[in-house]
Amino acid sequence: MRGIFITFEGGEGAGKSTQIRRLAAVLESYGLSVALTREPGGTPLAEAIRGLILTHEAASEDGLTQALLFAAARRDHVLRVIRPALSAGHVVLCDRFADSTRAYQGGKVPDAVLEQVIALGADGLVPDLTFLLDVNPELGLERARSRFTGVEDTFERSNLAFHREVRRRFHAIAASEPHRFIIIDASQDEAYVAESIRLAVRQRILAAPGAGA
Ligand code: Z5A
Repeated sequence: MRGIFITFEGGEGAGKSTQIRRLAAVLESYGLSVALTREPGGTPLAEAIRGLILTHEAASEDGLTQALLFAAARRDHVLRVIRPALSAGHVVLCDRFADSTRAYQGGKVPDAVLEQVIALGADGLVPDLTFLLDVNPELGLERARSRFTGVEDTFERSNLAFHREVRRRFHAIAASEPHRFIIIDASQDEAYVAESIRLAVRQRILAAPGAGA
């Protein structure tokens, strides 16, 4: 049986990393085999590209250059990690995927070009389910800064208007694919958000015919 591909999207500090770890623990307690991964990253090459994009002082401001780099990282990740894990029947939980390219690089690149770049990078792979952890950027940035490591990455340096635009884009993407997206109010406390996600996975994925759990 093919596995299940679930992605987590949202702005900075929305709680994606926190919630993805909690969901992995819940699914493992159901006896499922879980592969937890992230973007950009997930393979040595993709992690190296992550370093170039997020921490390199010469990181490009050009949207198409960024989209191509994220797509190159994603292609390696999909071919080496995600597709093999799905073929082995695992539940793959990924912290960000192609919708982040739409939200962050969209508007800087014509839509048709961006979709071509995304299709190549993702090798045509589309998540079965995507959680949009929605939080206003003020709160998200405050949370992210509360665990500040001393160095801001390329996107953390962006202004509030940019983060608001990213949030608007995520909502538009979710509205265009309502069957795939579940929007979660991520301003709620951590345990409440985790329970909303657990219930949604049970209803939308695990209860589906042939899901086997
Ligand atoms: N990017 C892109 O432009 N194009 C692309 O195609 C892709 C990515 C794939 C990756 O950065 C950057 O790359 C990202 C978009 C861009 N930049 N931005 N912005 P990253 O992976 O380093 O950063 P991130 O994805 O934004 O992760 P994050 O800042 O770590 O956020 P998070 O994972 O959503 O949050 P968290 O680490 O789980 O929680 C943050 C803090 O809040 C932490 O102290 C938690 O304990 C706390 N927290 C979590 N949940 C709660 C609740 N419910 N209440 C209170 N406090 C909470």
